[in-house]
Amino acid sequence: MKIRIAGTFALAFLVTMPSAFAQTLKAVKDRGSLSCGVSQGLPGFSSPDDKGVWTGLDVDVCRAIAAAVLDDPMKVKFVPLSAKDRFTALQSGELDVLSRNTTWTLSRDTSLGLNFTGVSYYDGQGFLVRRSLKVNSARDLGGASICVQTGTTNEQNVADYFKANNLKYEVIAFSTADETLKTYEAGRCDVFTSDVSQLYAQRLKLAAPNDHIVLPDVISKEPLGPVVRHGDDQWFDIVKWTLYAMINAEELGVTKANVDSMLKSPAPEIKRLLGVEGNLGEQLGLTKDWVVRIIRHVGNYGESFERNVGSGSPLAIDRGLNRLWNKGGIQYGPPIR
Ligand SMILES: N[C@@H](CCC(=O)N[C@@H](CS)C(=O)NCC(=O)O)C(=O)O
Repeated sequence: MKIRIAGTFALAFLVTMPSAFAQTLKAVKDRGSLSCGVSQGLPGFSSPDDKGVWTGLDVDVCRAIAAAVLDDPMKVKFVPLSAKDRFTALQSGELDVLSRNTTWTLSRDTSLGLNFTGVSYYDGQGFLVRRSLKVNSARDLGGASICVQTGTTNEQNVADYFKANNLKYEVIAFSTADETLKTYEAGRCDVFTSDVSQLYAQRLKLAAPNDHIVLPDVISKEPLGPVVRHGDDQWFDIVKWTLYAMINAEELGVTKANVDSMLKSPAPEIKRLLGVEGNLGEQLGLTKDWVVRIIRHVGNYGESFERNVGSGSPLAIDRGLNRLWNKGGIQYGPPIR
């Protein structure tokens, strides 16, 4: 009798286990909004305007998830977080997704109990210096004082780089991006180090951006992407495939402007992507037209890139590594089929 009860319990547990953990999609639908962790204001990636409306490449990932799940890109609650606080906010359940210039590393992906869902921006770490310092390369930075933010990969990389090159340096670390930048601007450190994209973004906040240059050296790999908690595979898939849908839409030439006419396209890949054929959206727990919603409301990856950080933005960052794989870059969306 005892054995039977134990057996029944084990079976019930097995049957209920997937749905017990797969709660995020339901929670987002019940709440009617997505909770998305972002930066405290990084132009091009995530920053609020004077009316409190957030825009940016990282913001678009959240708007795309809200479009796919709720058919409304504005149903997102943005939670601004420092580098130091971002992971606890995700672990505690306050966020459904963290989309905040966060580097995918092994330890974050394992011991922090998180899953990186893909790469929305391939970056690397660099150095911002005053033009008047007359430095052309990172190798000339021996003896420099360096402003960096705590709780970042940048703090670790700078130590590796200076050690490997046998250069002396002094680190001045802060817990918010604003403090780091202000201290650099006040001249209390010679160098500001961070992901190169951020150096371009933060430079725009300086009183005289042209007095500062980003050195050509890139000392690390910083693959940045959206992050979810361990334990909800369905949600992990939804966030992952939302990003890949945007990348695949760019590859197939599906844009915000033409998505409705593309519904009539005879191309099998476009039919599958837009849910005209098959039920891929339903396999994710969404609707057949999930990608139509994403592209209609937000656009494809290339559109988001150009609008926020590329040629259509004040940052004017070259697409570089973030070009599609068939255009000389490494952005690659696995097949939607
Ligand atoms: N990609 C790096 C660095 C991310 C990072 O957060 N950098 C600082 C550097 S300034 C930052 O806070 N940026 C934007 C913000 O919080 O407003 C990581 O994941 O550790």
